[in-house]
Amino acid sequence: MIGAEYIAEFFRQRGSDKFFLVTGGACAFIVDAIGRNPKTDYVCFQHEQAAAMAADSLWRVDRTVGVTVATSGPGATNLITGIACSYFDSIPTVHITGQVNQSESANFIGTKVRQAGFQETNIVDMVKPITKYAVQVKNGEELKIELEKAYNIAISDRKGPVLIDVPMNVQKEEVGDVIIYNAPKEEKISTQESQKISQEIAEFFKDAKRPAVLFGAGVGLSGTEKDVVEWLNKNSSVPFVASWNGLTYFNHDMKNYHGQIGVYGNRGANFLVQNCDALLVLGSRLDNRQRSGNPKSFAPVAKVCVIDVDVEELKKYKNEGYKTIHLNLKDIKEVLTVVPTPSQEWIDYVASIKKEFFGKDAGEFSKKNKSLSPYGVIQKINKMIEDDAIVIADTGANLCWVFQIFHRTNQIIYTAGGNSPMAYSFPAAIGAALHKPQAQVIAFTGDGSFQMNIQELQTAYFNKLNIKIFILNNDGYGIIKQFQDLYFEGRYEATGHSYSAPDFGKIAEAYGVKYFRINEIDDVTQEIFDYQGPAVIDIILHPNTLIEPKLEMGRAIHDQYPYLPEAEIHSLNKFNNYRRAP
Ligand SMILES: Cc1ncc(C[n+]2csc(CCOP(=O)(O)OP(=O)(O)O)c2C)c(N)n1
Ligand SMILES: [Mg+2]
Repeated sequence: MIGAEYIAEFFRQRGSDKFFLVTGGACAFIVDAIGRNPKTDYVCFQHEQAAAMAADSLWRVDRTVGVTVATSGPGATNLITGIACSYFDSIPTVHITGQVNQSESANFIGTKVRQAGFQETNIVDMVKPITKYAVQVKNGEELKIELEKAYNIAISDRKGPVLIDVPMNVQKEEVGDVIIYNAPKEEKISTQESQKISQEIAEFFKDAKRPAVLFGAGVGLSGTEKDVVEWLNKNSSVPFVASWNGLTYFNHDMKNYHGQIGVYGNRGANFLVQNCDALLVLGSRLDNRQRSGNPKSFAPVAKVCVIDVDVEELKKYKNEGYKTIHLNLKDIKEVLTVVPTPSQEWIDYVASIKKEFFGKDAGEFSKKNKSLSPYGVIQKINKMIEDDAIVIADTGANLCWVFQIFHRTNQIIYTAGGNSPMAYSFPAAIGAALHKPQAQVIAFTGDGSFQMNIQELQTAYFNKLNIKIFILNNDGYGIIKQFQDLYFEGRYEATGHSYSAPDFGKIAEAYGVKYFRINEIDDVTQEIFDYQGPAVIDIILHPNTLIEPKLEMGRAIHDQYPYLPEAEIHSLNKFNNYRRAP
């Protein structure tokens, strides 16, 4: 085999046999090798960013490692936004970039010129801060060693993306026929260690009268959601809440589930966190969308214990008095043996919160303005889709609406939570549909976001993908307009003013994609879901439709807009002394 053939075969043997790419001179040997290997295939995207986002999607769908191939220079730099999505959400992906022949490379010649070879770019150093590992290989032997190493780094511990830059001369080099691969050794926790941690957790809950759990993405990323769900079912008087990336890993019908927390969280979930006295955080990094900009106001009367695989994450809490446990959640079953005993008072409070708030967050805006409610539309779509549908949200108000109201039973639902770039959901949906051709794939997006990867309509059309793209169309950058309402007296600079969107019906038609327009809730019909193939569903909203509830800066997470009366806040904050922020 030559290096290029080795790359194709290496990934095929690991179960990643479909490469997402845009070709170019510096990666043409690799693309040719993928084409010649009877068991590998590739999909042409229109933009490398979309290919990287589609690759990111695969692990979220069924734990397959997505692989992209891009050419040097602009091809490689176009991958960056997609790679960052994988990095911040701990998703393993592999990116192979072609590079100029070493004989042409500035590096090789030892000069300090900006660029020697055509389209030569130092992609390795550019992506170092957003990959777990990035390397350029210098010869065939290194290629074999580094592919194994990089792949194993991507899928181990806290997972993430890796990049291997392969000069053209290495792609052409004869490397022999044997694929080297030793899977990473996953050592099981020792009995001694697991007993120690399980005692620590028991100690943490020992005097707690108001225990609660935060279900983070780390649970699912480590593949232990069944164990955690089993424990939560067994301890169903212990309420739990979720992070955005955690909420795809359990059924929202679970008796003790109360919603997702944070700035755009569900009210009931936020009140639980603010009133519990012991919060166990499983695999969640508690960023400021969860805790608000003022982390001290988060869970103000609780002891907090965070379990995480990444020591660096735990260091964040050094000055916050949180208890931290460094553990790969793959071993959670061994250590989560405690049976907390909530007080009757807490059990009653939790039940009342569930009754008052669960599944009920949905704006007053649409009622007041007699306009179409995004919450109503999303709920209707939620009820109409298949139980095993794949649902992906984008960024902006549309993301918040979906994550606030979507009730998951068995579907897969995700977004690029940490990076949250505009236009993630559509290419991610393409990745999902390519990987699971039988699945019903639903992408929610905004009129602004959709425009950033609109060119991928061609990829969806050409590959006859069964994707429904729901544009929650408020004719502007809604989430930022809401921010401008609060802080800039409604001056819609660059969000409404000077913003523009095309006629999505005409765009869809040009690409040969079906188009539906939704002006009222009754326009959401079965016909949309029965249609086999890509479709754009344009949901026309009032341009000022709000995200409700939403937290303003400086407030604690129980104090979201629209504001509850002071007396109600007070009585709901039964176990703390919180009033409204001054
Ligand atoms: C690549 C990128 N650029 C800018 C932003 C900042 N941003 C976040 S949401 C948003 C507006 C999105 O508009 P739209 O998709 O219409 O969503 P809406 O809030 O209206 O639902 C912008 C500009 C971003 N997240 N990603
Ligand atoms: Mg919009």
